[in-house]
Amino acid sequence: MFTLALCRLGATCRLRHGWDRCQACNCRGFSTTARQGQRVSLQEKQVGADLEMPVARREAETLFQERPEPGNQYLEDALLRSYLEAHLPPKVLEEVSQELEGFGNRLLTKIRPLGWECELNPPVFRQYDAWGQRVDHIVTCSAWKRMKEIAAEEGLVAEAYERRYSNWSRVHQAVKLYLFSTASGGFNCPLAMTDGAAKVIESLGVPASLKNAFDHLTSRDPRKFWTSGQWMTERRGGSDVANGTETVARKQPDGTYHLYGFKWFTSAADSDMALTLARIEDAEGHVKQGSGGLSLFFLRVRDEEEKLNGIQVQRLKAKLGTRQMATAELWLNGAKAELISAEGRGVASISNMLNITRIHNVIGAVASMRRMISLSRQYALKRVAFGKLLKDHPLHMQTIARMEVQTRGAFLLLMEMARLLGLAETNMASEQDQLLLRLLVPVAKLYTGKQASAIAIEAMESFGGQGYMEDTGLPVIVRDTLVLSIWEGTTNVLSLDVLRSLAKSQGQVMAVFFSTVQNKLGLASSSAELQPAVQFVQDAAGRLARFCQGAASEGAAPMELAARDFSYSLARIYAGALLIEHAARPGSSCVDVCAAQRWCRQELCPVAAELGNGSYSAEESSLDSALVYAGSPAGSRL
Ligand code: UCC
Repeated sequence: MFTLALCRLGATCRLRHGWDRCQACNCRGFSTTARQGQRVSLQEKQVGADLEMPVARREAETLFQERPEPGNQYLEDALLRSYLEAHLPPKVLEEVSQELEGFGNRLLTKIRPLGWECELNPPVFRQYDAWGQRVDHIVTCSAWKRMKEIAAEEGLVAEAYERRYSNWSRVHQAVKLYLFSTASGGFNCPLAMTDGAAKVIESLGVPASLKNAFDHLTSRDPRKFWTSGQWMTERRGGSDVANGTETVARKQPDGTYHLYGFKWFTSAADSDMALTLARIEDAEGHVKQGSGGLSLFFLRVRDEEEKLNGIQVQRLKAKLGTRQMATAELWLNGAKAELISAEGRGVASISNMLNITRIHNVIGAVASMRRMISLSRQYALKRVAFGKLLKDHPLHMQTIARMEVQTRGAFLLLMEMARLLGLAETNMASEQDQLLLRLLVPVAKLYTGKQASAIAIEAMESFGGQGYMEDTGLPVIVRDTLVLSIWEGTTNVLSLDVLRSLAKSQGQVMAVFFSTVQNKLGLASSSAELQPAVQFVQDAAGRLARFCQGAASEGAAPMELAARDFSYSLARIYAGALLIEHAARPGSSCVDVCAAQRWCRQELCPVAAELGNGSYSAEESSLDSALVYAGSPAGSRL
């Protein structure tokens, strides 16, 4: 009876708001794992009985399937908790765990429903007021505004800059953002850029002119908190920023600049401020082309009277996903701005922002994977097919287990970056740590972006047709995940960034990579059950080292062709070492060991395998074009 009543209530809610919304208003409070366990066994007993129920009676029920309902995300995330237990000092762990449990409750009851409101009420663009005045107003819903307040209250940016937990502050922040991500209704995007802007300002030594902005960006006071945009993309190129940027900056007598140009994608366009690139005009009105002509500017979006700062909004973008968040085309028509980098050092300077937003991208990717698996595994406890629950179908469990292994590798990559970033920001990082961080950011971003897209789609499929239904909320997660391999640098652009980090360090970064992997594997030396996994990683690292030696004599072109496979190899080998390290710690579980073993059974060094196939030769490369253009008019001209 009780179950039935809940089901009915659930059905009504779902029609209005989708699963996640429903979850919060079903008045059940927080589910604990134990209580869920009881419900599951009850459910199992009911399976047989339900199948016996007369068809007419079953058809009369308002709900045919029960929704999956994960509980407190922090409490239900075994890997997250074991990572924190393994790494955080005891006092920090105690405080952080308490806070995260409370945050998990807030997410479940308050924040996730707001996120759903954001999805249902996307921003709209109002260009003119009733009297014909141009206002260019991006109207956002109240839930979106509330999300901004919550982000401040929870210190989702501030945490990283206050450094309450010294070098562990970044791990703490990353974990909060990871929990927040899929509940945030897209607000993780402005937070990524806000964090990135704060990082740029901090790396400049917080100059007096930017102190006010820095205080706003890192504030915990909802009335004071600002978000920032990152306006990089113009019509001629989102990847090739160095050649695609046309915006010019004209110096004013007071030393400020006026910017003129057109920004083609500006995400979270309702932000308070932005960092953007432009070319400074000389006295004759000439600008320098290429990367060396770009400088970095700070600007406020609106002035004290809330009037746009020499900016016109052309329109909002019609995006596949992230629809909760306004992405706009903007004309800069004399926007007042402050030069904040050395002239011509704009790209190098904004790289500090890019590296932070890329880490946020990894956070978003791992969070999406975790959320989809949570929903999928819950559903498997409730959904009956072919006479038994999905969880009792070995093939179904194998599919989810494979996703779990991928997610675990991605999660540990994320934590490793956050750990290294925390060390770097508290002057505790060695030169090797810094090199490793520089390498891992593009590697993790490109790898997890792809993983997340694949897993989101696979997990959607695990719901059958239900997964494809808009009001389940699952398509929203899928859509929002698909952008992760695109924005903040596509997979190929980031693969080239991996090569950039090698070139810049003159190969030193690879020496650090190999020695770090070896150190991590060394921790498993006394574990017999981990030895096969250790062997797989060692073999792969050996093949990668031989590839690197060979590549050094081959020149740039083959290396560029190999860049993606090379980056995947780095990701798989490093994540393998991290999984082994985690499984080798005292008190690890058989699940940790199993995850390490399974991860390491995949091809860990695809670049060596593809080299063996001749994939990077000039002949193969020319055949790529022939394959792509076969049958098209362009094909005959090749
Ligand atoms: O803005 C966007 C959307 C916002 C929404 C984001 C929300 C995220 C939310 C996530 C939460 C779920 S999308 C815009 C995205 N655009 C990009 O990511 C740009 C992609 N393109 C690149 O990354 C290119 O590789 C460029 C632009 C960096 C290439 O520029 P250059 O000028 O051709 O490259 P150079 O000449 O190699 O590098 C110039 C300098 C060098 O320093 P120096 O001169 O000292 O040697 C490089 O070492 O910049 C340095 N540099 C870097 N340093 C370049 N990249 C980096 C880096 N990643 N880290 C450190």
